Amino acid sequence: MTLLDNKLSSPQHIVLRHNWTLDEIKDLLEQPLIDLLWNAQLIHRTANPGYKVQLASLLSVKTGGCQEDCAYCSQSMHNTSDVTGQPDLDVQPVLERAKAAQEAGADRFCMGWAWREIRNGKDFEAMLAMVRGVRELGLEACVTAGMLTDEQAFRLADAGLTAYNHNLDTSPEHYDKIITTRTYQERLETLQRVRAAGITICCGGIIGMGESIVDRASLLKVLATMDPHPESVPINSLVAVEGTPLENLSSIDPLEMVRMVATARILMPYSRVRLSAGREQLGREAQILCLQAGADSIFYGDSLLTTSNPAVSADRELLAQAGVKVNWEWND
Ligand code: SAM
Ligand code: DTB
Ligand code: SF4
Repeated sequence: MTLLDNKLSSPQHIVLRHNWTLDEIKDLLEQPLIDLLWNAQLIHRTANPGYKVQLASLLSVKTGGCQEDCAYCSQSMHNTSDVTGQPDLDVQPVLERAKAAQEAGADRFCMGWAWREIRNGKDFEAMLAMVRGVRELGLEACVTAGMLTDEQAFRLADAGLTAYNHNLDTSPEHYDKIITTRTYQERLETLQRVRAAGITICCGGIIGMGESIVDRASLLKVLATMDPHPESVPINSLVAVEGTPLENLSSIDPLEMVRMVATARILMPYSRVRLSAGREQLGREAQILCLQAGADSIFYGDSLLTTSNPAVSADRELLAQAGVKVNWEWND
């Protein structure tokens, strides 16, 4: 693989590329694991020499009742698991949760709204106040709330928002089997609005939704040919939630997650590759392989949005066992 050999011979000179082809990416995903791990590590050790891992905590501010029909999601009103009955959170309790996450060691706080799109009004004003409050605490602030307008993106930027999360979820080719209520193109346009407002992009996807290796390569191609690359790339594995059309899909082989993370690291050397949903199914050794192969962030805290995440104490132990450096151990 000549392109990679280039990097292998001089890993200290990482060449950022935005012209990756589907075949190159598929070849990487399918490399003998031992070679893929080596190639990913060479890039990772060069781009992130201290193996610094960012801890990001997640909170669902508005849960359930979403108009979109995402087949994996517990919060879609099209799915019988639609999680309802929880009031939307107010500004103050959200900021208290952010403070608690910070005290537990997180340095990024991500807030989710189960909306198809942001609408102007008191809920949006509250979102802006939350962003300002999280930033005042000294944390990075990330919001995920569906589609938005140019003006809303600028207002979020003005409030100090660090990142907007909007995942592509899967390949353009597999997308229609997962979501029918909004298009891939709409997703891309939202990302462009976020970028134009000067907010960093958090964009990734999910594996384990019945997609092929070519689909995984195709999703990675869309991400890795963005210029600039998304600053943050969450890689989720499906949490098969009861009441969703994907409830009966079996879990992926943990090594598939390792391959996905390693390939994302090679393609997007300086992006934060976040090991996201599905860590409970991965086990300790596969998570450590992911950290070695290039994951430099995890969601940290006992819950994700509506499903559980490994306990904070277990994660602290895992990170110490892996020997990576977490936020409070970074000296720069
Ligand atoms: N409504 C917003 C949106 O879709 O952009 C924000 C919330 S949404 C829950 C954020 C992301 O979480 C989704 O795009 C998807 O990639 C991921 N996600 C949601 N449910 C999941 C599940 N059951 N398993 C794995 N990832 C999931
Ligand atoms: C992302 O890619 N994964 C996070 C975050 N971005 C918003 C959400 C995971 C949700 C997992 C399912 C749940 O808890 O409902
Ligand atoms: Fe709504 Fe987001 Fe869930 Fe899709 S993933 S149903 S847009 S909350």
